[in-house]
Amino acid sequence: MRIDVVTIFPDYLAPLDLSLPGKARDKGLLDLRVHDLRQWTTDRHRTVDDTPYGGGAGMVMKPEPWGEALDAVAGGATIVFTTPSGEPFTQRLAEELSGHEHLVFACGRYEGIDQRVIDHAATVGTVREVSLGDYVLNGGEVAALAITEAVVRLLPGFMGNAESLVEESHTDGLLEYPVYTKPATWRGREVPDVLLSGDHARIAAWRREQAEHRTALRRPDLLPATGAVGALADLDVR
Ligand code: 6GU
Repeated sequence: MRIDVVTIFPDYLAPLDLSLPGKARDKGLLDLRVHDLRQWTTDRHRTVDDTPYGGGAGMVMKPEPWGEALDAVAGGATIVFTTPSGEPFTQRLAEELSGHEHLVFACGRYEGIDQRVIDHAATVGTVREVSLGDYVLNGGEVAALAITEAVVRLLPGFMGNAESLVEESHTDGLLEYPVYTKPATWRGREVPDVLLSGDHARIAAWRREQAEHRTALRRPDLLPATGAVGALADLDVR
């Protein structure tokens, strides 16, 4: 997979040289390139922003450098604009993106990028506007980092242990069950007996129950809606 990141803060992406994505690069699974948007400016001050038409607070990223950048690196790619007004990033989207040959992250700053850049990008490649969640970051760089890490670890041949991909949170639509390791007693706290029982069926049932309980408490939105049919099923009538 090839990933290009276009940003005015290339140093923000330095962590991609470490840990998981770094390993993927060493294994030859990932060709990652970070570009400074300012290389595609032409004025002495290397300007990337200007005041918004129609007025209002803050600055908008100018179209010209973005147009040159996308023309240079994004032909045929899936172009991901990181923005708080995008679709929410999920494990499902990570899986989808991990199947694409070439991703380009366009990291927005300030109040956003001139809309014509996004419209133009749709003629260069396939556009996705993606948000990390319902809160505001100063720019899209941290989102590009997070999305890259979530995507790269799904590349075939990346994970040593493919089972840990199947069992983890969100893959089955539930949060992960609590986990324990040695010692069996720590500061007076015991590991649940069932995990020491060696009864694999009971262990699997306990973990499933814990995952459902956790999900119901923390993320009820992840559970199937309990409508009339579900309520009837719960009452064991019907
Ligand atoms: Cl992708 N960008 C910014 N600036 N803020 C965000 C975000 C992205 N996702 C959540 N908040």
